Amino acid sequence: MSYIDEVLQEVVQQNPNQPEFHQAVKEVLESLRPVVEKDENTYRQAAILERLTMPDRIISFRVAWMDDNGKVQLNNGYRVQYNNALGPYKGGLRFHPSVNLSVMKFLGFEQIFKNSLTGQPIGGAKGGSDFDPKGKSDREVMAFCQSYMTELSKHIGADRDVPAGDIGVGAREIGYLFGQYKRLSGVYEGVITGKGLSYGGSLVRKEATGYGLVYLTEEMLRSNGMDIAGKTVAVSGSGNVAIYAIEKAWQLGAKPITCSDSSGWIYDPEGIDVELLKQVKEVNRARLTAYAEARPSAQYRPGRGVWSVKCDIALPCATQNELKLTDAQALVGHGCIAVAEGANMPTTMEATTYLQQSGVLFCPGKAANAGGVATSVLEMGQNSQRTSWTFEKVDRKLHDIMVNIFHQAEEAAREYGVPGDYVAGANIAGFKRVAEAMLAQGIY
Ligand code: NDP
Ligand code: 2IT
Repeated sequence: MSYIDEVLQEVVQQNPNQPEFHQAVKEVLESLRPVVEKDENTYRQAAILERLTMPDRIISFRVAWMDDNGKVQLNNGYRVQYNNALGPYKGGLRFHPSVNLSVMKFLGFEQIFKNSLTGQPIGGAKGGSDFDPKGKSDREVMAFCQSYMTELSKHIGADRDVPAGDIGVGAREIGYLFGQYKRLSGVYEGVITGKGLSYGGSLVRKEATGYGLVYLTEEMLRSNGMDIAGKTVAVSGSGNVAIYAIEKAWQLGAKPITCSDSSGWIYDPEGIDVELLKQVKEVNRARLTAYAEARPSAQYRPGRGVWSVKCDIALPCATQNELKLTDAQALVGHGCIAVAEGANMPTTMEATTYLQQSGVLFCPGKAANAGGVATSVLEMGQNSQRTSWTFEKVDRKLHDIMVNIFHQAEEAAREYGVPGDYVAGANIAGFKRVAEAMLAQGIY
C-alpha cells in the first residue's frame, strides 16, 4: 500500500467519529500524491504525514460561567495546537454550538497549510467552544470569555500561540478575551489579533478575509483571461467574511446579489446594500428578515437556497459543507464560471470534484480566505514594532499577499502536472514549506 493510503487508513481508524477531520485530511493527502510519491522513502522514514496529521497537542477544558439568572452554565473549551514548524501557533477561535473535536481538528489541520501559503512565519492552530453567543447578553458573553481565557491563557503568548476570531468571535469577544489575558498575565502584548483599533488592532484586519477573497478571485479570473468587473456574485453568510467580500465585490465593479444566515437568505436583484447589511448584522445583531423589511428590492426566503440563483461567481462565506453536489449542479447549470471559498471547507468533496470537472475555476479556502490570517500577522508585526500602519499600506500588502498565494497555487499545480487544479496546487505549495521545515528541525 502506498504511504499516503496507509496514513489515510490510520487517520480514520485512530480518530473515529470525526467526519470533518477525515474529510480535510483526505482532501489534502490525496492531492499530495505527486510530491510524496517522488520521495516516498524520505517522508515515510521521517513519519512526516503521521506527524502532520497528529496535532502537537490538544487542550480541552471545562468552561463554567454564570448566566443572568444566577445559574451556572458549562461549555466545552478547546485549543488544538497543530504544528509550529514555521512559527508560533496561529489560528482563530470559533464559538458555535456545532463545535466539537472533529471540527477543531479539521480547522487546525487546514490552518497549517493556509498559514504556510501566506509565506509568513506562523504555525497552525484552532480553538473555540460549543458556547453560542447568539441571544446572550453582553454580560453573559463577557463572563464566558473571561472564564474561557482563564484556562487558555496558560497556553498562549505573543511568541507561542496567537488566537484570533472566527465564527461567533468578533470585535466584542476579542475585547473581552484580550482584557482577561492582560489581567491574568500582567503583560500587554500582541497575544491575540483582530483587536480594536484603540488597543493595538490593525487597520484592514476586520475587512481582510472578505477583501482578500475578492482580490484572489480577481487574480484567478485575470489569469484565465477574464475580468471581475460586471460579474454577478452570489455570496452566502452575512458575517465578517461575507460582509467585506460583498463590499469589495462592489468596489471592483461586480454586483453581489445574495447573502444568508442560518435562518434564511436574501436575493436582492439590485445588489446587496452593504451599509444596511452592516447595520443589521454588526450593529443591531439582528436577522436577515430585518434587512428585507428595510429594503424593498430584497426578497427573503427561509431555509437555504443561495446557490439556486443565477450568478457568474459563487463565494461561500458561511460554514463547512454548505455547498453540496446539487448546489454545484445548479451553479453549473446557470453558467457559473468561478467558485472561491471564503469559509473553511464550505464545498463538499463531491461538489468540488463536480465543479472542477465541469470547468469551473475553483479556489479552495486555504488559499482564498488566507487574507484574514495574513493580516493578523501584519497586526502582530505592528504590535512588535510599537507602530501602526495606514489603511492603504496594510491593504496593499494584503493585495500582494493574495496575488502571490494564487500564483503559488497555480505554479505548483502546473509543476506537478495538474494545471488549473488550484486545490492540488494550494495543498502542494503549502505542504512543501512545512515539510522542509519539519525535516530540518529533527524529530519532535
Ligand atoms: P461570523 O460569525 O461573522 O458569520 C458567520 C455567518 O455564517 C453568519 O451569517 C452565520 O449565520 C452563518 N453560519 C454560521 N454557521 C452556520 C450554519 N451552521 N448554517 C448556516 N449558516 C451558518 O463568522 P465569519 O464570517 O468570521 O466566518 C465565516 C466562515 O469564514 C467560517 O467558515 C470561518 O471559519 C471562515 N473564515 C473566517 C475568517 C475570519 O477572519 N473571520 C478567516 C478565514 C476563514 P447566523 O448568524 O445565523 O449563525
Ligand atoms: O480561519 C482563519 O484563518 C481565521 N479564522 C483567522 C485566523 C487568524 O489568526 O487571523
